[in-house]
Amino acid sequence: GALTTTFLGHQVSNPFLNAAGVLCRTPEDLLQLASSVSGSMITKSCTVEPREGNPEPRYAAAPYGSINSMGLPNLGFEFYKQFAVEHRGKLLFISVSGMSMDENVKMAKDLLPVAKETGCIMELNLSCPNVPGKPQVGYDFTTMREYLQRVSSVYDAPFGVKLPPYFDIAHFDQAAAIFNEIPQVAFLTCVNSLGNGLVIDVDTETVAIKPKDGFGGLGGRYILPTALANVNAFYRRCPTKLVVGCGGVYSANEAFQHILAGASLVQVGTALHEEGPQIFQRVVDEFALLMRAKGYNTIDDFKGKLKTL
Ligand code: FMN
Repeated sequence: GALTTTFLGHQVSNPFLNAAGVLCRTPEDLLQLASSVSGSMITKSCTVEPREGNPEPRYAAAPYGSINSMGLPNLGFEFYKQFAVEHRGKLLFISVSGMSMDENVKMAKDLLPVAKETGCIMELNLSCPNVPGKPQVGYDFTTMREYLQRVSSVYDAPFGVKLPPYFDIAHFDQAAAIFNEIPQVAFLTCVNSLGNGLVIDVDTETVAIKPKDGFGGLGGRYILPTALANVNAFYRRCPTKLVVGCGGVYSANEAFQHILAGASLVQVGTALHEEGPQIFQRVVDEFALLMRAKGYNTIDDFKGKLKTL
């Protein structure tokens, strides 16, 4: 079909998949994704040890998207690694999000033979805490470079990094320079949640989620322009890497914008959480119609071809 594309040498039936953390924590979640129309899929960000995560409510739908402070609830690295060993079918990404450098290095080392054997691909989540009182790793460029150097020294296969949104041109430049130093960094997933928003209900005069006095990461319509800017900024600065778009995708329209901005694949988070896995069939159908209406035969006809004025 017209939506078929390739990613790091793997053919996928369409460019759509879930965003890490949405519908991908439990065996039941993963079965739903595996049997959905998505072209590929990614597992919940994992830590070495299983985690319960934060107290509920820890996700809330909001007028223009979602807010969450999940606290990385996951079944532990071994579970997702074993899932990768047994998985057949569509391309699989394994999201890794250790609580320290050593945890990330350990998981990367353990995952490498599975990646080589099965073709699954690691996405290293850099929106992870490092030292309390310091910014998340993605916002601490010295630490980020160290993480990527250490991980790439034990992981000699292509992998991706999941990035927080950046807002300053100097930060785009500095972050891109770090990624360009590391050949194994084959793709950049832009973006993670827009950090530390606060959603307030006027009737009850209350925050929407329990952890962190209501502060949490925003997803959905709130973040589409920020996500597109990050996709395009890194697409321009990292010509030897692929970009995976994430943020604010509800329909073919937003997905098309991500691909025009340079995305090779498009992840769906909040909208998947709200609509369920049938969203992939809807977006695939809409996308095929949109391509037809525009006279495009393949994704490559328009990928990265955003026009400027
Ligand atoms: N991003 C990660 O990299 N790892 C996670 O484990 C993770 N968990 C999430 C859990 C929930 C409930 C939500 C809503 C988001 C989570 N995210 C996680 C962020 C999403 O992958 C995505 O980057 C973000 O929600 C923006 O996409 P959206 O606008 O489609 O929601």
